[in-house]
Order: sequence, then structure tokens, then C-alpha cells
Amino acid sequence: MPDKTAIAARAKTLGFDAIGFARPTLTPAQAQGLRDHLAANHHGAMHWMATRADQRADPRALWPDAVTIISLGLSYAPDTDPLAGLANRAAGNISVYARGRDYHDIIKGKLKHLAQFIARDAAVKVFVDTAPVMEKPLAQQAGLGWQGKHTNLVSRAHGSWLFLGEIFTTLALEPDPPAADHCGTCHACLAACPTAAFPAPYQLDARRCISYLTIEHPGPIPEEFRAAIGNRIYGCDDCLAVCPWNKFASAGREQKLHHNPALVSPALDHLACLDDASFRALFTASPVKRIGRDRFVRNVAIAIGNSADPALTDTARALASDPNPVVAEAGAWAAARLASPAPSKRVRPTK
Ligand code: B12
Ligand code: SF4
Ligand code: SF4
Repeated sequence: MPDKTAIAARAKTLGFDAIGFARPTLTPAQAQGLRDHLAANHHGAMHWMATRADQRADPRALWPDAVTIISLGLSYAPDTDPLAGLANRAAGNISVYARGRDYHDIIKGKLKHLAQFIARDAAVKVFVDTAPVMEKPLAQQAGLGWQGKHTNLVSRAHGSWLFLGEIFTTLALEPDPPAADHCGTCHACLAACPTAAFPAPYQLDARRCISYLTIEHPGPIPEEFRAAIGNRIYGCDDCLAVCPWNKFASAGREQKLHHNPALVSPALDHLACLDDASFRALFTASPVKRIGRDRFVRNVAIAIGNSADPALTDTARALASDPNPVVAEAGAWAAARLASPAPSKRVRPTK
């Protein structure tokens, strides 16, 4: 029967950067945090967050036989300034996590290999991202790091740049001690947010978050956030990038996550011309493909409106005639904004 040392050694061989072991339970405060988040509607249109909330709040409701959760982290720490692309307004900025191959596929493959190693002696299930599992609270329980004020898991060794995945197993393994919070008096992430998406430390109102607005939000992006989005066309890294714990992180080792040059500062006029086929071709194997051409080009139109580049006016006008009404509305907004640009601005907190 493999013990913790053998499992950790195999995980390292497979390329994981962090591992820890926990019981399949959240603390009452963590479960309550989920309920408060949902009650405040901070999940916006992500209705799937609420539909299986009981399973999210209690891993044993998801799989009653689970005895141990093995939490795993894979570093995607960049080797260049993650925010450098924000200054180039004629190009789009794709979040660091989406500039390489889709992490879901990479982590699931590694989790399955590790699970096979355990499956000789116990039942196993693997999860990454999409299951009703509270991955950050569980990773904190397993000692990988703590949930910082930006709500993501921060690791002393890897900063804010860990992807998370889990193996649930019937194997009884000694839990590791939970990680302690090392945010202290720092509030750099809260101050860095362009859209004031943190109503309080350790709480995120997803409806204000650029990551939510550009990836998860269907329909038109509310006008109040458009200027602050700048050229972020898929996701946002600002709160992660300013975390002082990143200075201890070495660049991620996983080659498949290394940035595809075509996805680093792609020209907005090129992206605006994508149809369904060319969108799928450009984003093959990338997480970006999940949002589809129309939502992506909607984001590109917002970035064009924020570019202050008169050379993009004809492109904006062309988008205003797009057959998709959400793209067309964003294109018209962009054309109008280029005609009388207001300075890009941060959004003030609502309270
Ligand atoms: C939904 C989701 C989102 C949403 C909402 C994010 C959020 N903070 O909830 C959106 C689309 C905005 C998002 C964005 C991003 N995401 Co995301 N996302 C998820 C997902 C699927 C679920 C997270 C979740 O359970 N949220 C619900 C809230 C309640 O849980 P929580 O954040 O842990 O909240 C705790 C506390 O903050 C507190 N709390 C929260 N709200 C409230 C409200 C009140 C009133 C109170 C009292 C307490 C409280 O209670 C909770 C329990 O302790 C996970 C994968 C998974 N299955 O876990 C990935 C995940 C969290 N995402 C991830 C990543 C990488 C990102 C982005 C960095 C991507 C990007 N660059 O654009 C951004 C980061 C934005 C940010 N600052 O959080 C990684 C994070 C890895 C890590 N090191 O932490 C995950 C784990 C995916 C993965 N497998 O690696 N994401
Ligand atoms: S990802 Fe961007 S918009 Fe979302 S909370 Fe962090 S800094 Fe704010
Ligand atoms: S930036 Fe500061 S407050 Fe935010 S998570 Fe990092 S250490 Fe914590």
C-alpha cells in the first residue's frame, strides 16, 4: 500500500510542484463562506455554483466513501512581467494562465497517472476545477498554502501561481496541518483591482471581477466596467501579480504551459476579424476556446474601444455590423468611444 512519502515522490516525478493531504471536510467557517457568497449573489450568472452547493460545502456529500483528499498544485509562474502586456493598447492581453495549453487537460492527465499508482490499493476519483469541489479551502486544509485576501491560494514557495487539482481516495492517510495565513497587514491585491471587486478582504464579488466579466458573463458587459477592463480580453492577473509572495516563486517547469507566442499581445485588429473557424484554429488546446468566438470578439471590441487608437475606428465600425447582437453593441460602443475617448479609469468601490 503506498504511503505519503511514496505518493509525494510519484507526484514530483509527474511534475507536480506541491502536494498535501487532508480529511474530506471543510471547516464550518469555510462552508459558511460559500453560503454567504451565494446569499450575496457574488457568483453572478454562475448558477452552477449554487445548484450543487451542498456537495461543494461537504466533500463527503460528493463521495461518501472518501477518507482522504490529496491536494496537488502545479506552478504556472511566468518568467516575464505578467502585467507587461497591459501597456500595449493596440494588442489584447490574455491572462497568464491561458497563454499555454489548457491546464485542465494537463493536470487531469497527471492526476490520472498518480491515481493509478494508488488505485491498486484503494478507490480513487480525480477532480480539477469543474467539479463541485472547493479547491482552495481544501488546499489550505492540506497545507499547500492559505487563501489570501484576493481569495486565491498563496504558497510560500510558489506565490499566487498554483493551479489546483485533487484526488479523493478511500485510502486512510495522515492529514497534514492546515497552512497559516501570512497576508499580515499587506493589502496590495485589494488596492490593485481595477474594478474594486473585493467588498472586503477575503471576499470577491465575481460580478465586478474582470475575469468573470470576460470569461463567464454572458451578454453585454455592464458599461460601468468597460473602461477599467482596458485591453484585458480574457481573464485578469492584477491581484495575483502584485502579491509579494511571488518573489519566492521560480518559473513554472511544465513545458506545455509555456506561453504560445501567438497568444502574447495579439493584435486587436487581427482578433476582431476572427470567425468561428479561425477562432477555433487559433485557440486549439487553449482554455480560451471554451468561451466561443462571439464572447471573445465582444471582449476584443471593448479593448478596441479602450485603445485610443484612431487606426482601429474602421475595425470597430465593422464590428458594429456583426450578426451577433452582443458583438455589434460592443462594436458600436467602441466606435463611439474612439470618436470621443474618455481617459481609462479605475472603478470606485460601491461601498
Ligand atoms: C468560480 C471560480 C472563479 C470565479 C469566482 C472566483 C472566486 N474567488 O470565487 C471567477 C470567474 C471570478 C474566477 C476567477 C479566477 N480564477 Co477561478 N475558479 C472558480 C472555481 C470554479 C470555484 C471557486 C469557488 O468555489 N468560489 C466560491 C467562493 C465562495 O469560494 P472561495 O473563493 O474559496 O471563498 C472563500 C472565502 O473567500 C470566503 N468568502 C467568499 N465570499 C464570501 C462572502 C462573504 C460575505 C463571506 C463572509 C466570506 C466569503 O469563503 C470561502 C470559503 O473560505 C475554482 C475551481 C474550484 N472548483 O474550486 C476556480 C479557481 C479558484 N480559479 C482559479 C484561477 C487561476 C482564477 C483566476 C486567477 C484566473 C484569471 N487569471 O483570470 C481568477 C482569479 C480571480 C480572483 N481574485 O479570485 C484557480 C485558483 C488557484 C489558486 N492558486 O487559488 C482555481 C482553484 C482553479 C484551479 N483548479 O486551479 N474563478
Ligand atoms: S482578477 Fe482582476 S478584476 Fe478580478 S479581483 Fe483580481 S484584480 Fe480584480
Ligand atoms: S497581495 Fe498581500 S494581501 Fe493579497 S494575497 Fe498577497 S500577501 Fe495577501
